[in-house]
Amino acid sequence: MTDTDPHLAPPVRPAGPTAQRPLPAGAATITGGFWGERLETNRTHALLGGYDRLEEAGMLRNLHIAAGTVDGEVTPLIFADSDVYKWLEAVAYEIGRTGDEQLLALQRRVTAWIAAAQSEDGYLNTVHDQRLGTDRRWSNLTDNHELYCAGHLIQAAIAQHRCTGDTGLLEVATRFADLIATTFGPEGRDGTPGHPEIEMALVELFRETGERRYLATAEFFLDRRGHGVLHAERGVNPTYYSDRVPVRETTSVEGHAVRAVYLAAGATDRAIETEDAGHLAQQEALFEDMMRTKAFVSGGLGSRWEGESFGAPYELPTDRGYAETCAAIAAVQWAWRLLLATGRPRYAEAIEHLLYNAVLPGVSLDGTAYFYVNPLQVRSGAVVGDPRDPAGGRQGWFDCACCPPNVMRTLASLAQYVATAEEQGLSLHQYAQGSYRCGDPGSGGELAVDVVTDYPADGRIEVTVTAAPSAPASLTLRVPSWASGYVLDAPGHLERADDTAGAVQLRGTFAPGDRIVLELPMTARFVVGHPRNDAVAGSVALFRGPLLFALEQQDQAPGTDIEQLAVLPDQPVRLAPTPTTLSALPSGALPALSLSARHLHPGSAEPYPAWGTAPQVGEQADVLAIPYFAWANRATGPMRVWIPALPATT
Ligand code: FUB
Ligand code: ZN
Repeated sequence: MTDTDPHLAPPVRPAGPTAQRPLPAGAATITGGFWGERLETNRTHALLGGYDRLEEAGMLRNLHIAAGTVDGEVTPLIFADSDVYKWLEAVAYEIGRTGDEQLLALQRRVTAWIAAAQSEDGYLNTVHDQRLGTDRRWSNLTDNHELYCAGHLIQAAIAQHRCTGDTGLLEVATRFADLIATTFGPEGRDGTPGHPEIEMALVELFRETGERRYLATAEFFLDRRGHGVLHAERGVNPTYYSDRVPVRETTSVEGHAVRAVYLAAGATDRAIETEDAGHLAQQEALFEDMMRTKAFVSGGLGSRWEGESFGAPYELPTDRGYAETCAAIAAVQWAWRLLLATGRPRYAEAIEHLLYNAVLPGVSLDGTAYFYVNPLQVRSGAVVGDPRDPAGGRQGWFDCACCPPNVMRTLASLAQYVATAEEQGLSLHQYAQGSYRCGDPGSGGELAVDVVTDYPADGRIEVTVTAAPSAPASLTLRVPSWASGYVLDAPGHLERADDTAGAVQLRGTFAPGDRIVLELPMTARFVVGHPRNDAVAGSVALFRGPLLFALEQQDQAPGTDIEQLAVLPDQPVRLAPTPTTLSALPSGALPALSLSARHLHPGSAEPYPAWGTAPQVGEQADVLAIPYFAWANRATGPMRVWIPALPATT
């Protein structure tokens, strides 16, 4: 195995034609900066702590019970195994990234336990078998998550093989996939999973092994959706399961958010492998509709606690919004597939937006505590009724712990999302300090760069060529849509082309030592709420670069109540010293912003005064905003993202 072997690109390696190709593991390395620190915290705290959390929660013991080496009762959660698989997937990426010996030992230990828990015929689900009995396998595809867990097993196995070279989990996963492929299909049992996930896993297993029946089984599950199969099985409402409309005809995501978006990622994988341009175009339109009408300003997805689900278009409440961390991760996975397929920078921008503002809020700066639900407002006096409720602060783990290991695998694999190879060169989609290379060094065709940057605190990105092919090549740098007025400085022997579609491309014969500097303007900016989104119409939210900002009550001067403030248009916003309580945390100096607001006082003592009784605009207050992802890392208290806006004449 060499680290330039294209077969080793995790987590997605299309076999079909795509505009962009993922870099092999080892060809993309984050070495420092903002993300470098996040990744290191993920390794030292989240991943190593994750093993302990899985053990405490009983997920590892389930494996021993299923293997018959320990007596006792398994945990009640039907998809408990998936937590172990997601963690193992993260561990594999991390071993590929750092060669961590401790994690390698844990990987081998847990993989052996999983192999011992697998049945003779390849079936594997510890909780299902132990609680319901082997004769009830596949009896309730709607709710019982057997295929969902299988999907996570397959993804972990592929990551393990591609990143560490170990084949232990892949042997287990292919045995199970073989059983699934012979059980389901036009000649076998009808059905589709209540919780999508297996679709993208089976397509990836096809890519990994070349076995077309895995692709065919994924297609079968995709094509049986939207035809009443789940309703026939359990009499359920199909909307929650994304089973109301056939996959190819879906125009707007609906129902349980994680299910809907994993499904879309799998459908996009299928469109790529079957070279189905119409289906791909439909998936692009679906993504666009989701981000325009069903995503919070953070990129978070899922409007309702009820059913952890999408709502109607523009139904995006700030305080009761759900925005499950897993749903944002699913959207990153979907956008990545769309980016590979089409090469459109729009998807790289969506990934950046989601990572900073919808995924990262899901884990504490020290990597030990999590949010499952990510609303844009927490009110004073909020009563906590559920461990998922952010008003209760971040939690070390959850009974349903889908989100924590999902964050772990996303961060551990983050370098893979930074750059891709294109026709004759390298494309930088994200700005993370590190080294990225494409092409074959053996034949003198390698183009390699080092990126140095303090992004997103600062907009300066320095790219230095460290190896160059003798033939002309290209280097493409994404330019975010908010970065008008950006400056690019590049050596004169490189031709600059195509700077209109969200990226700028340099072409020519590169030479080691060539230095390119991209300066992205990091001016703070306000965005306004859509009139149809009544929760935020008339309010503004603050961004600087890719980062969404939030007000936490604890950062404000005494007497300044973030729940009774408004801002004027064209408000100057300045960089401010990071609050000392925040800068003491692992992420160091995060940008903070200071802006001038006005106090709002009720115009009447009545709870609902007569129309025309406007609130009184009071004295000016300087308020401090911090990146939204960093909220709730100290005491958890009132927080808001959206701030009411006053008319210019006030
Ligand atoms: O059902 C498995 C996972 O648990 C879902 O993806 C999450 O939304 C949570 O319900
Ligand atoms: Zn989750």
